[in-house]
Amino acid sequence: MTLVDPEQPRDRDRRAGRTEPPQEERGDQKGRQLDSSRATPTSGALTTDQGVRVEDNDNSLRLGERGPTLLEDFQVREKLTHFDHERIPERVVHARGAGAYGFFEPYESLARYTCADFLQDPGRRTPVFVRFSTVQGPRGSADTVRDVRGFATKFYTRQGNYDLVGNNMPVFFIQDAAKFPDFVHAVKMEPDNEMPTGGSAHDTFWDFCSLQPESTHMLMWAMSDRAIPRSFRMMQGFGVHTFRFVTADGRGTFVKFHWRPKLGVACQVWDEAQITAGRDPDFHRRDLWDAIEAGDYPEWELGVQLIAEEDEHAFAFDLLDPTKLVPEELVPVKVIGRMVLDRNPQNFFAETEQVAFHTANIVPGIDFTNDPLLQGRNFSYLDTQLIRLGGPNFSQLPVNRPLADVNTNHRDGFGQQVIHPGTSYSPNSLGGGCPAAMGGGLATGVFQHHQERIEGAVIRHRSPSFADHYSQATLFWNSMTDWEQRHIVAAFRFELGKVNDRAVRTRMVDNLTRVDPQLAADVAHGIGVHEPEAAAPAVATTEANAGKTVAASPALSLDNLRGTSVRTRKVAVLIAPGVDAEDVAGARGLAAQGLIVETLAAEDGSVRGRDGARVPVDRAIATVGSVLYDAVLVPGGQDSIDALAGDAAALRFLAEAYLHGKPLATLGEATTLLRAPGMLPGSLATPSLATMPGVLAAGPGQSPGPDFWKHFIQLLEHHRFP
Ligand code: HDE
Repeated sequence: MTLVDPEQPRDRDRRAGRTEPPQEERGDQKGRQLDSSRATPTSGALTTDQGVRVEDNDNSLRLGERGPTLLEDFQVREKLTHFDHERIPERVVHARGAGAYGFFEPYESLARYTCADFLQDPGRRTPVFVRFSTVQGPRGSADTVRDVRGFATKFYTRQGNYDLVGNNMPVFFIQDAAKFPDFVHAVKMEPDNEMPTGGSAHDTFWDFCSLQPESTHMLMWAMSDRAIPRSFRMMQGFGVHTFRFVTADGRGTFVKFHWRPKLGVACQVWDEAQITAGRDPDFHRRDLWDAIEAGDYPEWELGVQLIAEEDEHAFAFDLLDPTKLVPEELVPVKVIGRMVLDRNPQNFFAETEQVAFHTANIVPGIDFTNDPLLQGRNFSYLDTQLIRLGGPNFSQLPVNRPLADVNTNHRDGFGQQVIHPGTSYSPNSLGGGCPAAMGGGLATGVFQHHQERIEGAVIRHRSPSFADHYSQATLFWNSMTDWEQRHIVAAFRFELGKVNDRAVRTRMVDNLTRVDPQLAADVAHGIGVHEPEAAAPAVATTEANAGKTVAASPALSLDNLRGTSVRTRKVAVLIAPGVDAEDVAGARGLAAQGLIVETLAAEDGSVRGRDGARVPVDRAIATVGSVLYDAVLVPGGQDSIDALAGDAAALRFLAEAYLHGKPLATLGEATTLLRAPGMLPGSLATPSLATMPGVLAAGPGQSPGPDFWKHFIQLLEHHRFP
């Protein structure tokens, strides 16, 4: 064992503590605030919680060499006690997630619409913390399950914390918060056997949804590839509800929030997602972490759809109904700023687990609407933090602390961190009258609720304007390309095919008939239920549903959301002894475009190339899988190809990548590999390789010039060839 000088922080501690302050250089105020909470050891000596140095950390205090341990061993008792209390309740939904810090900066002043301070000055950076999550699974579940993804952003503004707690889909399953516990009980694991972990393919979920037709639109999204993103960095985010911007003089404008990934939207395919869950259950978490560590900072643009208050009733749907979106063809998205995530947390529990979002954390200039789901959320998030984080002082935790001054009369409670001198009530004279409510209105920087005149009886029923549950489900379906529709049908078949109760399957197919009869028929065939004979009754619409709408919204199709950047996409290069080193060097050259290129071989280390020189191997094939890469490239070299052709793992790698529609490129002799009998589905064994979408082959004697690599990048831009 190497002894270290206990007076010197060890290298590892120094790294873990990252005592260098990069945020200082970036002028990151939140980073500086967090620094004041970092426990960076000043020496390497182990101590108790009381700071007493520990002599021996391996043995309990005992009577005699083989005798009982002693109660007076405060050191071991403290260690065990602390350990026994390490766990806190996981989030009731969105338990699994990953987070990062960064900043938001507006492109222009939004003063015309809102007095929110952080939206006034172009280029002024506001620190943020973002947490992405799945919804259904517990903390230890896999990342790539079919599920909605949470996209929650905390803006540490100068006027207090603003939380935009959104999802990667623009609508939700239910319309009223009163249904949320029912919905969550249905989608979570079944109560008796706690299965399935991280998925919705089970009876209670589909039982609930088939009886709650307002879920139909969201089901279309959840069965689309949006529910299996390639990366957190490649998904959109949505505020879902209609919110309100408010100007200093009290004028309101309805607003829908959109996050748009700079890398474009990209998804996995379902078979790929399922295999990824086994090969790397942390796939999304790792992807986010690695990109930030590598300096490839993920970036989104913030867009808003702005709707004048007088247009509140102009649409064929109710703006307050969270199962509806506002088609971009009716109200275009105005891009107002960008968000960059550039720093990983240092302690998962302290930061990502303890971050506490709350839809009611809003700042002057932003306000709610009467969306009944949002109104319920405004109660629920504070409530849940009280049990999850053990009391009312969670906003003092470093990740939750606002940058704005906090000056309340709240006192005491578990975990109180602050020493409050003086009085704790107002009005007071003994404390100099402080703190005191300022009055003064929005223009002076205090929060004031938007004033709205509302009259009505106290009732407990749903507005008729919320009654149309199918039109937008149909709109979504009509907006999909053929391949997207095929994936949706396959997803319904998979999910409903796992439902044991046939009556639930049938009821769900009946609902789908109202979305699109062909969709219902296609699903019905796959799951062994009769397709409904009678045409579904027309959807009930009321006067409230008269207004603007569209029949299809191209903005919803993934085909129109692809990015043009291939940065950070991963290319696997399959090699074996005898590989053409020049081909490998060509592939390595792709890194200049921001691609991540890794050579894979049967054994880690290096292989001898055709010319005798050693070619480094980045990973052994057995430790990875094609699902962890976006494209596969096989360099030439006859011996290498012969070896790969005899290696089941390599062949499987290639065949699986093809099955998942990933770009494949072969150089020189490697082209024969694709034609090996039975290796790839029949079509590839034909001589027309060049015409196969996603396949690029430079045969023997054809040196891969710039055009070849350019073409390969274009295939990657296309992402998948379903
Ligand atoms: Fe949530 N939701 N939710 N939700 N939600 C929670 O809060 C709730 C809804 C969303 O990374 C919980 O701190 C109710 C819609 C995200 O920490 C809880 C209703 C949208 C996250 C809660 C909804 C969301 C949560 C669980 C219906 C998209 C993770 C732990 C009235 C716009 C935030 C927690 C994070 C988390 C309640 C519906 C997004 C229990 C009652 C709609 C991204 O308070």
